[in-house]
Amino acid sequence: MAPRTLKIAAAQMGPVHLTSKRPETLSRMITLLQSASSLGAQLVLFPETAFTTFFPRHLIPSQELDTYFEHSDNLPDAENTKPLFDEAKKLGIDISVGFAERAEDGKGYNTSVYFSAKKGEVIAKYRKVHLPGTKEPFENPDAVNQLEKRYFEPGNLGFQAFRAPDLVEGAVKKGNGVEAALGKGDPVMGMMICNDRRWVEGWRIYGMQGVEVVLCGYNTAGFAPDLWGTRKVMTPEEAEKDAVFHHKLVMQGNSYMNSCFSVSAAKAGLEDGKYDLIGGSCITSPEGHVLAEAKGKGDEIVFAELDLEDCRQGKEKTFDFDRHRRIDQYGPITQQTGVVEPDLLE
Ligand code: CDV
Repeated sequence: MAPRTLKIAAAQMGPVHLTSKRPETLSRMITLLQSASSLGAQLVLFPETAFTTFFPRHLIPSQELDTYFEHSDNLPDAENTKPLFDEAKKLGIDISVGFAERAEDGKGYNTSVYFSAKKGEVIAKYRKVHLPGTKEPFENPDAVNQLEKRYFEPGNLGFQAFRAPDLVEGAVKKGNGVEAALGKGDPVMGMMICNDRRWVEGWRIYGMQGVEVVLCGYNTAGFAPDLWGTRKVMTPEEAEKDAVFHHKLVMQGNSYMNSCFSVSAAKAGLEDGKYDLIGGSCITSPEGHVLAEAKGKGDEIVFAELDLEDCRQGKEKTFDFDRHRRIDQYGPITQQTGVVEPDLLE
């Protein structure tokens, strides 16, 4: 059987401002795609809300809000997004990209899609489940707001893993028997968006579907004490270092605990002239190691060649779910949302 290798890239983007024009942003994204193509990438991940500034930090007048959302469920053909998909098709590279979605029923979602270049269509969609922040702006006028709960509904599509077609030669297809096909079919992928990466629940649900690569685009503020808390007073530099540490910690830890690769792509740098977003886009291995990472905070390709066979060791030994998970002990995970402490002592 041919090795199940996959050349993959995170397309980290520098800032996209409130004033940025869409053709200019698309042209940057296409340049990133072309750089990834020159390295032989088969799949490129773009950040969360890649086409616009991270607008949930602003209180946007309702009559302007729609300019930040994509209105069509058909991104590859919509005027504002088509050039990126056309280029992906031309180069034969799959892409996953995040955007603000206005659904048919008028609801907003923080969404990402997976576009298969060979199929020429979107084959999977994910809507962000864990929306951080608040509905109303913080009282502190200098606070960095995170108004995702104002603009988006929590995702309602679950954590649905899917197989990406036409990336791996000789992938076992339907009909060969499930046992024989374990870890030998087309790559099993999962998408999550930014804050989702901090929550083990989504990772585990993907892990339980045998996920091999998790894709996660993000916009993470470098300094947001009103959001994160002020117990430890930090300078903006210390806070940003901590934010990058937490980002890598969850990507590495959850990749290890679910025996999968992960790819994360940041929108980074000073957006709208003053809001700092961390970089740190990286690719991690099923053993939890960082294989490649961004050097700066601008437009940059982070590239690695993955051997999907590397997922098997964890899946068959330490994290062989079938042998070691104890679901009779995990009830509270789905029966309880908040914290219930043990009774107080006498
Ligand atoms: N866009 C995000 O989801 N941002 C969040 C918050 C907490 C800054 C994040 O988890 O990075």
